[in-house]
Amino acid sequence: MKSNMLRFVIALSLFVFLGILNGNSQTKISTDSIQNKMQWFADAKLGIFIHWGIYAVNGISESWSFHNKEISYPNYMQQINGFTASNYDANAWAELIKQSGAKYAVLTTKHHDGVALWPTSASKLNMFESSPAKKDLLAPFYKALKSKGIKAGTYFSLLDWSYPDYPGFLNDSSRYKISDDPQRWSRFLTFLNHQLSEIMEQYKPDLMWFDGDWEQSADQWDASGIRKKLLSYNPNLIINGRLTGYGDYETPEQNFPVSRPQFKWWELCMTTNNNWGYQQKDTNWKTPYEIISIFVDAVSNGGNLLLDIGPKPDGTIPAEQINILKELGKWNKKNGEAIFNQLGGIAQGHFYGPTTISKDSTTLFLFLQGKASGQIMLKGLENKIEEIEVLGTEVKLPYKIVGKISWSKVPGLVYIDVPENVLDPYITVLKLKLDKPIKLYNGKGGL
Ligand code: H79
Repeated sequence: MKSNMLRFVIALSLFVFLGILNGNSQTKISTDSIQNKMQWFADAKLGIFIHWGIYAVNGISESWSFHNKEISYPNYMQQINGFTASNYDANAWAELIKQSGAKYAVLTTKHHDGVALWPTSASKLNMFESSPAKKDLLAPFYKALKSKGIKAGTYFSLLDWSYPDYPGFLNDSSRYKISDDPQRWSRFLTFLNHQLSEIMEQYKPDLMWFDGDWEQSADQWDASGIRKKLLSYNPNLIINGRLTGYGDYETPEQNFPVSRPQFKWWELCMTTNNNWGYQQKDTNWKTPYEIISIFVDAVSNGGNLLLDIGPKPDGTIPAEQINILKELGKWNKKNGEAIFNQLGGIAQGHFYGPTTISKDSTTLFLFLQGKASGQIMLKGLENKIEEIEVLGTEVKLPYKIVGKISWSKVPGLVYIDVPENVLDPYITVLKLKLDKPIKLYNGKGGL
């Protein structure tokens, strides 16, 4: 009797103990695992977005041109006959991406027009079956990326204006209402899930970049089901924010944040001219300086930049975009220490420009925009500076502390003399080694 009781007590306490352990470790595993799986993304800072589709044939806007009735649907679709991919060199693409310094790439596998770049068995509307390219365009690219250590991302439009069971079509018409025909909608969901399974099984992406979620609700998409299913193929898959609330990070498009976004992970996606896909008539190129300064701005605010290129229908990349990527690469090679694997910088007000900081917060990087030389000022730094180096050079710079009052806790101003002859052609970076983790005074002065 006694030993039975003892056994019961032991069993009960073991049960409670394991329960607690299990409960704790479960929550820990789930938060840890998202943190872990996001680490490469947080460190990556730069990705290259690629919009490649039949819209490059006429050089018109991707999918939106027929949706907004600038061209008829049949004429839009005709473009598929001009999509040759005859000069497509996946290795050269991956090499250019590598040279730019980017750590990941995201390719449009299917835009809102429903044309798939891979030979999907779910629809004839794919480049293998319906275009003169007659190739799987996805496989060689992912292979090339992976061989160079670049993470592979899949852009995938949830909405598909071409699929007969999808409700949306032109901007003023739709095929049916989901509430009137839920079975038809479930046929679309079967199709969508089939395509997603193909991608996960055959191409094994590291990142899924959804678009077009806004046309339906999370319930209608079964967004939680999609997320679960994708993660069952690859628990480390990163999903962007366009899955009606079921993604891992925020995805602002084209518009630049002014104050620092309060998201743990975010990525600005941006074009190099005014359009995502190739459009010969669009010559409004951003300059390398503009792109580098936008890149630095995003990173200093804790985000990434996903910079878009739009190859031609034969697979060649426009010369201007090659130039931008190469210039970006040169700059990264010299200054990348201040960008990759670092953290977004210090609060605004201490330095009139972007900054980043090392993970142990003992190194502060200052980015000098617009060829700034002369005396650069830093406010409220309580640390002692051990050394200031111009990144990518051997040059060390002197500095001066101005206005330090011996009895006050307010730090003096740091003035760093930056001579013109050390300036980078784009953005110069100063690396400040501090005596210990950074401490900043951000008060209002006074006594
Ligand atoms: O692939 C590129 C674009 O074609 C696609 N995303 C990038 C990466 C894109 N274009 N526009 N948008 C996404 C934004 C959509 C804007 C919208 Fe609306 C505003 C959707 C809902 C409100 C205006 C009103 C367009 C549809 C309804």
